[in-house]
Amino acid sequence: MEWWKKSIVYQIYPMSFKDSDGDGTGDIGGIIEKVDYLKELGVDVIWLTPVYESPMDDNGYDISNYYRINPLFGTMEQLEELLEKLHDRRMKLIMDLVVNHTSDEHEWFKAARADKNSKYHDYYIWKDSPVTDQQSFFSGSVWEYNEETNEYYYHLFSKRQPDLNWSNREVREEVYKLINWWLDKGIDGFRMDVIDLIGKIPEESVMVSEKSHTYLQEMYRNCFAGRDVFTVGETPFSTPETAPLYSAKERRELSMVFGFEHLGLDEIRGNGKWDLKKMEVNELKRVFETWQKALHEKGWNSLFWSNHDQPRIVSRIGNDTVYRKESAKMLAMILHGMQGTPYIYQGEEIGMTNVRFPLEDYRDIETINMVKEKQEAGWSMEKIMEGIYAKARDNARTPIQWDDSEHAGFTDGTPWLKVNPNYKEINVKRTLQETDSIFAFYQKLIQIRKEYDVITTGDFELLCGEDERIFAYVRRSGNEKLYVIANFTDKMVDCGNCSSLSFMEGECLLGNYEPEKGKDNLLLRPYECRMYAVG
Ligand code: TEU
Repeated sequence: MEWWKKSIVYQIYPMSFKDSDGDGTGDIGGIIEKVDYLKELGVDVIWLTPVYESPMDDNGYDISNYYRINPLFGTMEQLEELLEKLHDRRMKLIMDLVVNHTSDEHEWFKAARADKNSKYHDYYIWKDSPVTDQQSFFSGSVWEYNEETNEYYYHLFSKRQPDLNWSNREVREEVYKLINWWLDKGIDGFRMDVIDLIGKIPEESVMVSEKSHTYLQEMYRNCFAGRDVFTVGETPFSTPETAPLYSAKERRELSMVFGFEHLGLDEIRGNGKWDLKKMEVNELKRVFETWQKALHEKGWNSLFWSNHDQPRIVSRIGNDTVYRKESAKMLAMILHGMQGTPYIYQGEEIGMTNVRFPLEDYRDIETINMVKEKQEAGWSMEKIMEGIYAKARDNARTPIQWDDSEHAGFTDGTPWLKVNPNYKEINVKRTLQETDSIFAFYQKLIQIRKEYDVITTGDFELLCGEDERIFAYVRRSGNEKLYVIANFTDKMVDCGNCSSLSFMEGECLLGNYEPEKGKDNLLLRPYECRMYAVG
């Protein structure tokens, strides 16, 4: 079996992880200091979001040089040191590959925008007029006027992130060259930013096409064939039908993809992320069930609740007040019991929560642009702020709370984004002193995944499917079985009546409360979860 099927990935957002030089921004030196913390948690792979040279219009997702490290984060020597430290501990490092677009300060774009006759002009997407009325993800048209050439260029994100023209063979060759350069350095793979979008058809506002697959197969042949590396595509447009196409081994595209359907359930469909609705537990169950079944033996799932673009999961669908610890553990168990490779986003292992800052304390370009756009559209400031509290990306980007000292021990300087005021209560130091911590619970889930193969190989069946208070399922492989049951409410729930659970058997491996006497007791306390194994 491929190593990454049994691995657990930990995502680091370096700006907010740990600052080692007092400038208020986290850096590679800070990550090096914390390698043993990550080893103790038990994760196998570290994914670093972009640390390349960048003007930081979108916190590094706007790259101006793919072969250099941003001095804000440190040096290439430090990156090599980190890689060595991880490899010494039998851990792996994957980097972010952002090649749907570059920064407007990349040399290619500078040449492209200055001169129509430059060979770099065709590295980007140009039209004489805005040929569609498509809106960019960060507000405003996808078409931006360029005076020097009297044309419009295409950008799906900020106007400082022009999209590369993937139909140009030279662009693709440049990308394969930089991938190989990094792989030759010894990194273990890539997370690929919005990689399904490389096959888009801009003039038709079509976001994915067959070309997304053709290019990925070409990339595989040019970069990954014959190397034992791991690739995960961020594919916001993937579906249960297309995810197996990206991740089936024989198609030679990617190891796995991130599907987002489960995270879109608190949005009013078609209205974008800021128009909120309550997530229905039964919908969540159906989405997971569909993805689990669609990829079983046909591809490979990524399991994640959060990342640097998503709010904190314990605030989003758990309970971040009275039952913070219980619900954080419950959500962890639901996810880690499924088939796929689990991802832990920094801070999730201590149950970090969303924030409610005054507007001027937000830093994310998406949020700042959105406020302008929604005000113009007549939204009340109250509705805008509700959206921000619930969904702003800065929720997940506040600095890691290491201890209860000033700025939560993240920096000696002034943090680039404010620390969550609850750091005195929620921090790593305190967590590590508790025996029943969320951290300790993640450690156990990781050990169980290593021990019980059914988690990696088994099929998936939803139990008590109709009960909106309970999320329960069974995994089966040969004689092995694994049950997970969880109460998604802050009330007691009696699962005794659920017929599909009456067959449940086995030994309770893990739960988030003191075990009840009597194995048949299916009265679940608020946010209680349990995992049982047979065979
Ligand atoms: O995100 C792409 C993406 O589709 C989203 O998750 C998007 O950022 C979000 O929906 C906005 O609400 C990736 C990166 O993860 C993100 O940080 C970058 O800003 C974006 O690509 C552009 O590189």
